[in-house]
Amino acid sequence: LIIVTIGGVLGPILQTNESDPKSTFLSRCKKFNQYDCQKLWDAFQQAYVNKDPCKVPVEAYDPLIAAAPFKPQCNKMMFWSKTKVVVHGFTAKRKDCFVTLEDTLLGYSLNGLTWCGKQGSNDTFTTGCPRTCENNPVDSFWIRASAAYADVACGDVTAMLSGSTTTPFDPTSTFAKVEVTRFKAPKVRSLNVVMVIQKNAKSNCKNASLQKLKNALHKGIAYSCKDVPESRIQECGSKPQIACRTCW
Ligand code: N1C
Repeated sequence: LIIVTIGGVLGPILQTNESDPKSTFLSRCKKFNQYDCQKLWDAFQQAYVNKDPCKVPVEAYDPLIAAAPFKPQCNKMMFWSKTKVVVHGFTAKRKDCFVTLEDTLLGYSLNGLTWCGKQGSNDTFTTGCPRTCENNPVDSFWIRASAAYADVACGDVTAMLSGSTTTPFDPTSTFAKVEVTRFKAPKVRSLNVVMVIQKNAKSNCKNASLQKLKNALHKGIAYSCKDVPESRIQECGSKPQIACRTCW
């Protein structure tokens, strides 16, 4: 009871205030050192402030991406679709093996946040932000960042897809629409799919949608797919002594 009470009092002090995206952005950004976080916040904000929140195109984030370009991390780049929790549970512990967009400065600083602007105001809002219109500020950011991250992909690339869906390579996903088609041979040597198999799986590497993935890859990029139980991924996450190349 005492712990609960103390937790209840300290909780609001210790936690980041998600309703203030600026302080969340700055405190997350600072963990990366090496960047002028206030300058990045300004570049971020100019994309959507004082605009109709349904009229923020993907290109609005070009200056932000230019201010914090992604570094290629050959053979370690991890992409995903519908496996967010499993992937980040793993990469959080095995940064030595793989990096996702959320492990980069921009992905980390904006992960899980909501933001939008309003015409006639220079403020950032977190409530009443539309997500159903095409050119909304949050979706446009993730599309722009995903494109930039995929543009620098190199070497052997990994993607975690979900065997718990009927269409693991979903043609409407960011992975399919934005990332896969940007992988370029010979800079990217191979795409290696890790099919996450949970209990009551609906699909595996034999799923027809993966034929479409193979076809969408630029010629010259090798393809592989492996069905891997979620428990194996967690095991590799919790045992640093397991070599990255033998995780699955
Ligand atoms: O549409 P998805 O997945 O296929 O997108 C995932 C894909 C990853 O490989 C990432 O590189 O695209 C990138 N990406 C993110 O990193 C990301 N972080 C948070 C795309 N979307 C991201 N989000 C949010 O999750 C964003 O709001 C977007 O709409 C969802 C996409 O999740 P998904 O459908 O599972």
